[in-house]
Amino acid sequence: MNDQIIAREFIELVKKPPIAVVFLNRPEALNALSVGLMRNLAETLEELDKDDNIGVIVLSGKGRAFAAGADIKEMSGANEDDFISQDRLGNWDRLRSIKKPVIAAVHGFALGGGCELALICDIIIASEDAQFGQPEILIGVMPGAGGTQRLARAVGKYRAMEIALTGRRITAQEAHALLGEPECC
Ligand code: DAK
Repeated sequence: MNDQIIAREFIELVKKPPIAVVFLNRPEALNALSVGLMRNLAETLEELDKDDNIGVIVLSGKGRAFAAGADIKEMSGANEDDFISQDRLGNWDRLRSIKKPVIAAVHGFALGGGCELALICDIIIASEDAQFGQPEILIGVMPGAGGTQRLARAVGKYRAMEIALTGRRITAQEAHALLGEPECC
């Protein structure tokens, strides 16, 4: 069967049963996670979760990043009411509820919400140029989509605190060393 390519506003979906590859597709903004992109992503993953021909979902980014985080430009114009009415955290809950395995294929930047998005996946495969980080503190906020908890679970409390409180980026090699080798290898 030929690959089926489906384009959404901010997502490109390639179906190659039993695999589906979902690309975040805002390369001009390093795939910053705008409300529109997050909605597109949640809808697409929910659809794939129900598709009997699909067994595994790979999540990747178009262009030179996996995702550079929440859309700072969009957020800077938003007030408390916008945050509630746009149900920003609701989209994250939808991603968290996907039952099929989701593999993050990370290259380039995975920062802020981008790092949290990788952490919400079941497996992370990182290319050598991948850079992870929670730089929210550099713009005066803390990670807001579960990153503090998931990162702490992945690398331990003290390293997670150091990453979140300094905002420094870590390379794929450092991330790999922090996580250790899988038990099977
Ligand atoms: N949002 C919007 N646009 C972004 C972006 C972002 N996060 N990151 C990059 N871009 C855009 C740039 O503005 C630029 O657009 P133009 O100026 O060309 O129109 C384009 O992508 C290319 O970026 P650069 O020209 O900056 O590319 P460089 O290679 O020089 O630098 C970079 C790449 C990733 C180091 C840099 O772009 C950067 O530092 N980006 C910001 C990374 C960041 O701070 N991420 C964390 C975002 S905050 C909450 C709590 C927290 C949060 C939300 C909710 N609650 C409690 C509810 C926040 C979460 C976050 O993720």
